[in-house]
Amino acid sequence: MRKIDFVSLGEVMVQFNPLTPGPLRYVKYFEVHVAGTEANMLIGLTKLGYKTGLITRVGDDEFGRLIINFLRGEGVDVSQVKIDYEAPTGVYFVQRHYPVPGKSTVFYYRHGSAASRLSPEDVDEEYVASSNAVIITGITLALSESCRSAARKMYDTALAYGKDVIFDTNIRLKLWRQEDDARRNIGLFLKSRIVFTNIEDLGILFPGLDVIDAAKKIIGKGAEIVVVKMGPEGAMAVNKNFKVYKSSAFKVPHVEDVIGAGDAFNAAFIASIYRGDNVERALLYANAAGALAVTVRGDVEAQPSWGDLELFIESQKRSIILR
Ligand code: KDG
Repeated sequence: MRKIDFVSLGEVMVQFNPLTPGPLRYVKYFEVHVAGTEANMLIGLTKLGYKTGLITRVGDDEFGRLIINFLRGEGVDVSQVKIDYEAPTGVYFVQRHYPVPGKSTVFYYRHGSAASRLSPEDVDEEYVASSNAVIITGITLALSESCRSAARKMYDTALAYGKDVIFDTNIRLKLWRQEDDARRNIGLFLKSRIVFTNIEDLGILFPGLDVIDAAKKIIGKGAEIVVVKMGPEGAMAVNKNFKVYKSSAFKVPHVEDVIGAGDAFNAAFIASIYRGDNVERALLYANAAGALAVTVRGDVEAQPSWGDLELFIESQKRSIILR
């Protein structure tokens, strides 16, 4: 079997995404998708030619079976997906364009889910050791104490075998409830090789610091690259020499659903860095992937191949010249 490039650990859910925007109480029809920040990144990386694998648990139910089929169909290795016979698969609902047009809100039904029962015994050391890098996010850390222990084992195992760790702060206050808990539990992971974050998360992690100083603080902890995602404002990165890079976002004619754009961004950035591109190029691809992701419902359906990225970037250059 080909070596796994990227392994991640986290919850995958069934996403119910309304066909129409507005408050959920008026929605009549939902579309079914499969999503979860770690799985989204792995699928994005698979589309860009990497071999990926996910460690997770799903329930012994139809949604669990849907998730396994979907991941397998997208080319993610599911050999480490376990069925938990005592807890259900988590689901969530998206509310689009309300109350803030252009934004989406998520409503989780995941408390006590199969994946929230992930624990260190689910993290197979040999599997982690056979990969090139692991991807961990703040969402997994927020799910439960046993998920935090599993993430910690993944982190320690990766370092023990000389593998890279890639981390996204991904602070979801709906899961953490207390900013303090997020701050306390995320600290260790800020030494990862690549750290993705955003302005809101930096405000929680480093209250009172401006964005660039907060990103530099993470470099000071040992990260090699910190990437600050700023949605429609683009992104910024700081490297280990404290050099700051800025990159603007692409504009798309229609925003359907912004959920998952950050994961598409991460996948393209990681894919680009690991094939040897420089930070500027990686930010360009990442912004392009993020822009494409918001054009459809569902987190992963519009994640691009390299060819799609090149065509999209070329089309944007042309439209700037024509404007
Ligand atoms: O980044 C998008 C994901 O976060 C979303 O699809 C699901 O909230 C989610 C999660 O916990 O992964």
